Amino acid sequence: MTSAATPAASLNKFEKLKAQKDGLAVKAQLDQFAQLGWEAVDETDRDHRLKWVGVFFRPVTPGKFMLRMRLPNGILTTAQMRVLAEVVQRYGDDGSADITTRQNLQLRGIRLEDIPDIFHRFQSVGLTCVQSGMDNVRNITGSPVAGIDADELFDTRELVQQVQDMITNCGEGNSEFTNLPRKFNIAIAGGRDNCVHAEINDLAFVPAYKYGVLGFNVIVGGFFSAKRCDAAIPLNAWVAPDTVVALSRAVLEVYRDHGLRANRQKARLMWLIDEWGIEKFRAVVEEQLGHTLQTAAEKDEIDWEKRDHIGVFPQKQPGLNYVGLHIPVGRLYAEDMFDLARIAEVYGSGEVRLTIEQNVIIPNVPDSRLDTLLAEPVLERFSINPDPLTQALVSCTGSQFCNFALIETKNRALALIKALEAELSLPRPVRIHWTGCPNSCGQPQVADIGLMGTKVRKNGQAAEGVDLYMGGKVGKDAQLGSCVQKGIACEDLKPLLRDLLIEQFGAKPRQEAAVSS
Ligand code: SRM
Ligand code: SF4
Repeated sequence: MTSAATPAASLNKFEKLKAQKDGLAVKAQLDQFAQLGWEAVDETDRDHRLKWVGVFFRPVTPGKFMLRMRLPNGILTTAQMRVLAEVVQRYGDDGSADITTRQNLQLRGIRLEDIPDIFHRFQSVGLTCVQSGMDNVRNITGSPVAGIDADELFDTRELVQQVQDMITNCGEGNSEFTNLPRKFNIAIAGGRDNCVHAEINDLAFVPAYKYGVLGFNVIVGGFFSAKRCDAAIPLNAWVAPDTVVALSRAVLEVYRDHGLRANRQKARLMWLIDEWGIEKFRAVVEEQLGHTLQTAAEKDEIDWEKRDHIGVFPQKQPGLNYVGLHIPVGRLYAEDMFDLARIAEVYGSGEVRLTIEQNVIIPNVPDSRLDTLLAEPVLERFSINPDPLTQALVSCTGSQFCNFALIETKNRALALIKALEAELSLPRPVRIHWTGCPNSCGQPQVADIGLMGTKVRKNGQAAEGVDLYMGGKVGKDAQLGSCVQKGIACEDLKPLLRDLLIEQFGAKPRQEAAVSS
């Protein structure tokens, strides 16, 4: 599908490859690809179209693919977690999984010849990775404490699932939405603290009351890219929960049919909104929806600071608790996944949840079982009360697996935080986000301190460095941070962060803290 305004000749390379063959077509070729082996598969299918079924060729580790799941609202059963753990386990030292900044999992080390069997297993437990990459709608995020939060406004679980089912034809794949102009992000907030970062999504639903009815104000166009980052703007629309799926469909159809396709750097939804103006965009969406939209409620219900859910919290159900475990930079191995599945089954209700901070929540733990859960050895690795700097650390994949990366991120982030923690004591968590390149998968713009990978020159040599972002505000009155200093060599980062933490975040050198206490 091409926009009426875009002549075929000026289509970019990705539009051309989609026009030649829809990405979803590779779903029917997986057995054939498995037999051929990764080196013999057509390059365009292997490097691009396979992403339509969540299979990512990794140029950094050729032959070892990444599988990006879809986990609506970040929720999975322990049976599903075990299947994922078994998949990762097959690959020994190459196998691992990362919790992503979209409340999702990516599996690593995957061999193409195993894909048919892996997908068969996924299907048997209701898992899918369809349409999780390239010009598709990404994992749909929702409140990680949906249905258990004592102060929740709206339980987002069912709606998130319904929106995913509409987009993916219940996980089977839906060619109506496999040729968007670009990626598309959707979030549904259900709590008072905006724990989905609604403002950085192309389409987001934020709880708001109108005429005494709880529904959602709608915001549109939020995105990060290497060239431009923008927070979502109001559509000036309020919808009741039963219109969320239809409105999501209408917005996607408008974007699909009219979104800009000539230049991939200018293809995200906000560029169309810019071209049309929000009023025209709203009118076209209404037309697509088939009825007028109510204007937005005067105010939304986001009035809390953002929570990170690390620790033990009583649920709305008396006698039950949710336990938030810190997973350092979201990295899991097969053993960890089996352990998490086991504790969720033994102490909880057989459910594991993920957060956009790359952590895990075990819900539904009865008061009587808390102490035994907290004494489990796995909680030494995945703590409920990590040091404040570790607690709020987020990192994208970086150069270990990502070919866009300009720097190594996850291991460096952990090592640096440990070194800083050894020297400083912090009164509260400071949200430090690492991202390996300007694509901003690690969301440095929402952090207290954001670090974006770049190349610098140090002593006449090329070296890994970062641009420093500050001022990201999350939760109530969320605001994007901006770049305050460019080109800091990673080697020089520790003293700079140390000073910053002392001057702006109340950190105290450990010796001084010990004397004054
Ligand atoms: Fe991302 C591309 C990883 C969240 C903006 N992102 C990529 C690729 C697929 C590039 C590639 O093929 O190597 C990365 C895969 C590396 C790997 O092997 O893991 C990648 N993105 C990630 C993840 C895994 C980061 C993480 O460690 O958590 C996140 C997966 C989310 C998921 O489960 O689907 C991830 N990416 C994001 C976010 C954050 C968010 O959604 O809140 C953003 C910024 C928000 C946005 O998109 O508006 C983001 N990723 C990008 C972009 C820039 C998009 C643009 O419009 O220019 C790219 C590059 C692109 O699409 O051309 C990209
Ligand atoms: Fe890769 Fe860059 Fe995204 Fe990090 S920010 S995962 S380095 S594309």
